[in-house]
Amino acid sequence: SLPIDTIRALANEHPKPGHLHFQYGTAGFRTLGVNLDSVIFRVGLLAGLRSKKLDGKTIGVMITASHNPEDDNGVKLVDPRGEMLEASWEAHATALANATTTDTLISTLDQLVSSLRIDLSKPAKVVYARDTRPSGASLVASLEDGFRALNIEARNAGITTTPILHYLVRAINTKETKEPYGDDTEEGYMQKLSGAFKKLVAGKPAIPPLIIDCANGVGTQAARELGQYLGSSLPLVLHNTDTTSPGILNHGCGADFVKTQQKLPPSLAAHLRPGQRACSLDGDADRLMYFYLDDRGHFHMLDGDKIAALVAAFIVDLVKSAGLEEDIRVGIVQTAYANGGSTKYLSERLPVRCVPTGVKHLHHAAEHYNIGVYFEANGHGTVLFSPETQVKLAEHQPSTPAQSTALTHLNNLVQVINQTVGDALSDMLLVEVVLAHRSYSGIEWDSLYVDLPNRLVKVVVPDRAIFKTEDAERRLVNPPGLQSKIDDLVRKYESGRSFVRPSGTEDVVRVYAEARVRAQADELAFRVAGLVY
Ligand code: 16G
Ligand code: ZN
Repeated sequence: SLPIDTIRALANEHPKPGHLHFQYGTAGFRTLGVNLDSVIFRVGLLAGLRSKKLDGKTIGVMITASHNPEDDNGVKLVDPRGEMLEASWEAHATALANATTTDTLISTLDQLVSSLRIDLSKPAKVVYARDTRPSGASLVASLEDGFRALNIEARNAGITTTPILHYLVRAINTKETKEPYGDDTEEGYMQKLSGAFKKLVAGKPAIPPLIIDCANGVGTQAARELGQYLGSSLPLVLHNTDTTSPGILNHGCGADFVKTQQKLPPSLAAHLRPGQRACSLDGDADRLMYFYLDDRGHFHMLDGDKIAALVAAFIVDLVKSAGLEEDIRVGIVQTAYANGGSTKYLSERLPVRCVPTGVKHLHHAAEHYNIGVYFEANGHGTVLFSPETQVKLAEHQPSTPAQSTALTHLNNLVQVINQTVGDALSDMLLVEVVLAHRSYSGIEWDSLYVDLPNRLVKVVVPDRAIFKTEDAERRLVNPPGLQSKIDDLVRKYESGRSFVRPSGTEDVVRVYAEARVRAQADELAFRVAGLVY
């Protein structure tokens, strides 16, 4: 049975603030760091139960608030294959986090153990990490108390990126199997990615230096380390690398700044020459945005949609060149935020599916293809190769030298891509491979298709829970009548499209609009926002 006395003693040191309600949402738990002590302690307990339930497999815990302000923090659980926590357990996390007293916490634990039929005699193993936020250290201590309370075998992965933690979880759990994911260390990750990258660009002309905006976050040290492994195969020039001065994480820089402001981080202005490509990571290095300045100094953004288009077309071509187009189906997964220009470009080339916002939806939909490419416009995404496809690629006998080369490239792509979750550094290597193979600069990449001008606005409403959507969040079913008013407006705009959805991470409703010209996209967004308000 549960070690009640130990749990009670430790839980009393991490009381829940009375006035707060916590919700395990699309990004796990996320709020001000100072409010998270009790939540993180309880996540430690839950991670132990999850591991026991899965026969002692290692579960991941990541403490980060990603692109959000420095004072925020958050926590997410990672399942044994390196994926997001199974959806049905989100409710268990929420229940534990909201138990008001130590007694209710213990009875909630008891209920979970019996309703989920958890065998408490099983071992529990966890690997955990945090980003560079100032609240991180004390939250890790709360988490460790949670581990202590359930006698969990815990491995501290230190300060590292979200995708590296996901990698470690998968690597640890596949260590003794026929298909180890990689060495279960940060060096193992670096070696796997950089090794495959070097093979993929061998024989190509030297790649010019790439500027990376590290958002003053945890991506800094990982990018620095990766740069050493890459050597001259990809020279990296790092900016926004100050992870200790207070207040500057994600501030005026980073992938979310670039996407939402659609402009150059001011700190890069003196460093970026026209035509030179650069990219931004977010605060935990799981999102990536590319950009460049044209000859007139105008800013051009290459977002998740552009990355998806670049990568998917490349993979489709390789599959054809390998003589496998009859055997391997490549598909794309997007959300409603995907630019209409990208959806048109991609639909002409391969199957495209639209799913609700949030990585778990994209990831699961991508698993239905042999090779599934998923990217959110915000720069989060990856490519999944199904297990059967990986076997096929490894065992297929090519009949020409050209087929053989394409096959080798595909097998190396499997290695360079972090398939557990979106990974800014892995995605960056992927992009650089395609640019090198296509001999593209940012300009040619950008011209694959033209983005429709678009606008995203936030609307604060009294109760966002009344906004209910269908059709992958592209249509509202509630409040009644609102969707037909939106439809009437949209019809008045050339290439107009607009949708309204409640945010999963903030207490707001989001309105997206696009149209043929900028002024029309802005106008449509504000008129739809007017209907919502
Ligand atoms: C979270 C999601 C991200 C999504 C965003 C939407 C994960 C790991 N992250 O950051 O995919 O784009 O939420 O936020 O699932 P919103 O619901 O506030 O628009
Ligand atoms: Zn992130």
